[in-house]
Parts: sequence; structure tokens; C-alpha cells
Amino acid sequence: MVNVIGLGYIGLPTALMMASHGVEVVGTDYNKELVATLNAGKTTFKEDGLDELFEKALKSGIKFTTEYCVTDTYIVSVPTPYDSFSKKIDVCYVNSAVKEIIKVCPKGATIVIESTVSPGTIDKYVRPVIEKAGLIIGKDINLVHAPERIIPGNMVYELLHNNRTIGADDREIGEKIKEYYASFCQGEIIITDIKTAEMTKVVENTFRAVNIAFANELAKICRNDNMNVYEIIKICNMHPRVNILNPGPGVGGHCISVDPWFLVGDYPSLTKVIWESMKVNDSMPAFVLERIHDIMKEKGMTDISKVGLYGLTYKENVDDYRESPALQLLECQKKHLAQPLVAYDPFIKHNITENQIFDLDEFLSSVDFVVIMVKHNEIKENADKLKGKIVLDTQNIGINSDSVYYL
Ligand code: SAJ
Repeated sequence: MVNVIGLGYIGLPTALMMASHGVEVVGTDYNKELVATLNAGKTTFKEDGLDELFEKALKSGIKFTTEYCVTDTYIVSVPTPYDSFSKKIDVCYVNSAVKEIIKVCPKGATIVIESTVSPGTIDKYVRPVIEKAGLIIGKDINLVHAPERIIPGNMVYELLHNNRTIGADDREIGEKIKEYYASFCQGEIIITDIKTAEMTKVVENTFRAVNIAFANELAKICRNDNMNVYEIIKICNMHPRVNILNPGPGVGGHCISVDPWFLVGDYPSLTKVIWESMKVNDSMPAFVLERIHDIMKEKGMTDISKVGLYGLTYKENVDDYRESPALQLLECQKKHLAQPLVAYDPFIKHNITENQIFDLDEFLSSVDFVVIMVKHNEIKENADKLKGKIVLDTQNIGINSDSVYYL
């Protein structure tokens, strides 16, 4: 039996996937409300294919509880934030999960950490917790790191198809855990040591962050000298060894905007490129504000209450708004004591900012200038409703109008 600890964006789909492929699974979360919602037969966030997977897992007998179970395998997928001052990883959630597990687990149990952790975290923070409890790693408890790799918006597909990494102290234990993942994963599963697995995960997200920062820097250069960044990236990407990502209004979510900071926190003198990249990405919401200001000036527009943000989530077609560029932009506005812009997002049904509207038509009729922050399918399908508006399209969704501006 597998006890999955933490039923958030990663833990829940992982637990459901294992359960619907014949593994006996109990999901544990300390959030009583979340567990009650799952036990009432409802999922806690939107994701393609998640509800169907949930149904299958329920039929296969998955259970949800706030208690830790007595079993031989635990998968920990809890958040790993970073300290905003030191930039170092904050392992409090991982460590409290490990402390709870060792209170109940039998001798010889395996703890698999799925949460993203910086290289050396398991050595530095997790092993001492186990050793302090008088347990011997490799005998009383086994440790494995199996970092998740699935992208929000396509999680169910990627869980099934992505290659995976398993880091283990002991190859035999690695093979045993590989079997659990192989119950559903059609990709290749590679076994390595724990520190290597930790580093690969952070490097993957850092690679993407640096690539996006490069695209954002190109957008700024092109704005400065009136060149079309999208046309330039499109042509460059036709080169067989060039693959530049898309510029945008900033980087949000709890992965790409967080994980690279772990490396900066741990290796401050060795992370010049990464540090500068993160700064470039962080500068984008303020850059969008500047663009809004310049466009308003060009159009002779003075009433900021007629400018609205389309999209509040961190990216398209998800309901997650953690660290979202739109919220970063509103925060930046607040620092200048400005009234927050009107905002709308089809995925957010409750107030997360002051001037929020909950209907697309109402939003569009209340503003003259629309800033597209997120390329949700909804706005692509309703692009004709933007006719007659001034539009700042930070996502290059392709709007046919005279009054469209870009980053
Ligand atoms: N973004 C851009 N330009 C792009 C692509 C993305 O500005 O060309 C922005 C998005 O709008 C968003 C942010 O970057 O604000 C991050 O979005 P994302 O889609 O790049 O990535 P995440 O954070 O949703 O998921 C990433 C994935 N990592 C990689 O692709 C290397 C995913 O596979 C990981 O599992 C996930 O992080 C994680 O949990 O670590």
C-alpha cells in the first residue's frame, strides 16, 4: 500500500493515477476541508482528465484521510517554498511530513520525496531528522527522491507519458519504487543517486526560466529599436539548433518562478546567469505597466479606470494564480499608490483583487483598453469582441485590429 502525503496539484493526480492502475493508495492531507471535499466525491482543482481519473480511482478503492497510515511506502508531495530574503529552500513542510511518517511507519519502510528540493537538501535536512529519531537509514528507513515533472494544464497526459527520474541510496530500493511508478508511467524511468535526482529537477526548471528570460530580454531590445520580436524568434527557431521560448508579461506559478532561486540561494557566487535571468523575468510586470502608460499617452487616454487586465492566473487554462504576473503587476501598481486596474479571469470565481469583474461581456463593456495577460482559450475564441478596443496583447494571441500593441 502507498500512502501519498500532500494532496495538492501533484500529490492528488499521482495518488489517483496509482490507484486507478491497481496500487492500493491512501491519500493524506492535514487540510480537513480538502479531505472532506475529496471524500464528498469532488476534486479540488480543474485539470483536463482529472475528474475521470478521480472516478476511476474511487472505483478502485482510494481513500482520503488526515491521518498518516501504517504502510511500507510513503510518497511525500508537499510544497517547498523559498525564503524570500535568503533565497534558500524552506523545508518545513517536507520535514514535518517525515517526522509524522517516522512516528507510525514500520521498520524497513521507504519514504519517497516527490517535492522539488535543491541539491543536497535530503542530506542536509531530511537525513538528520530521521537520524535524530534514532533510526538507521538503509536499515530502519529507506530514502528515495522521485521528482515530479508534470506540467499544469496537461498533467494527466504527462503523468502517463513523461520519462521520470528516481534517486535512491540503494539500487534495489530504487527498483522497488520504480515498479510503483511503472504501474502507470509509459516513459523511461531512470535510476540514479539522490543528489543527482535533486539537481536534475531544479536544473530542468532553471533551464526553462533562463530561456524565458532570454526571450523577455529580446522583447525589450526589440521594443527599444522597433523590431518585431515574434517574427525574429520565429525565424531564429527555424535554425536546427535554436529553440527560444515566448516572451510574456512575467513568470508565475510555483515552479519556474521559485526553483531557480534555490540555486541562487545555495551558490550565490556561481549563479550570475540564473540570478540575472530571474531579475529579467521579475521585471516584466513593471515593463507591462510602462507599456500601458506609453500606449495611454499615445492614444491621449487619461482615465486609468478604463484599462482592464484580462487574465489573473499564472498561465493559460489553469485556475492557479500563485505568483501570477497579473498579481505581480497589481502589487507593483499598489506600491505607487495607484488604484488597482479592473480585472477579469474566467477561471477565478472569487475576489482576489479589488476591482474584479466576473463576466466577460461586462468586463469588456466597462473598459476601453484591454491588457491581455493570459492566453486563455476563452479570449482566443472571443477575439472578435475586442474590436474597437485598444489592446495590449502581451501573449501574441493574434488579434486582427488596428489598435493592437505588443510587449
Ligand atoms: N512562460 C513564458 N513563456 C514561455 C513559457 C512559459 O513566459 O514560453 C511563463 C508562463 O506563462 C508561466 C510560467 O512561465 O507564467 C511558467 O509556466 P510553464 O508552463 O513554463 O511551467 P510550469 O511552472 O507550469 O511547469 C513547470 C514545468 N517545467 C518544465 O517544463 C521544465 C513542469 O514540467 C514541471 O513539472 C513544473 O514546472 C514543476 O512542478 O516543477
